[in-house]
Amino acid sequence: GHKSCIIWFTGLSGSGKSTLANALAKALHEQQVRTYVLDGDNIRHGLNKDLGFSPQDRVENIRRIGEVAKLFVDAGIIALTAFISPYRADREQVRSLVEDGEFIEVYVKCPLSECEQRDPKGLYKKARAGEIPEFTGISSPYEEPEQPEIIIETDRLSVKEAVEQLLRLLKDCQII
Ligand code: GGZ
Repeated sequence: GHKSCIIWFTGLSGSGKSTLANALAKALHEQQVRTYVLDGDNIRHGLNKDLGFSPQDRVENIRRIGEVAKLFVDAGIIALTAFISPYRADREQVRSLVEDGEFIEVYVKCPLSECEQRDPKGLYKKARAGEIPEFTGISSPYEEPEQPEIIIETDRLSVKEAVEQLLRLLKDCQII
């Protein structure tokens, strides 16, 4: 069996949050652990399609995602979330929704310069050109976690190595 929890990936656009969340979900599935990945594709296009990227909309985005993730925990499923979640206070608010030990903050750390080089969707280029206002890391802040459960440096680790570290953490925390 396993304990349900929220595994909260936070980091810049292009840092690798979704890639890691999906790779971890796959590894957990192979161990018969039930998970669900919440990301922009299934949340910002649905439940939160009324929200943009102003500070107040980002706060509301994260608040709703936290509430949804909590419902998954109630249902006995491990919720993996992949959102920039740039504000420390909002992440701590989600932490407070669940029991001690049920919120695992994963700081997906990658230098801005590297994210900008990756630029898979060309968004940094547009942000630099002033075509996207309030872009995280360029013209909108990202507040680094102070005490994350784990830091994954995606410019130094392969996806496989990162997943191994995450699985080890989940064992150490008695989640799996
Ligand atoms: C940051 C933006 C913006 C702005 C659109 N700032 O690389 P992506 O495309 O897939 O990831 C980014 C995603 C961020 O949405 P989140 O819900 O994770 O953000 S937050 O937690 O701050 O609410 C990027 C795209 O949306 N995107 N405009 N201005 N990212």
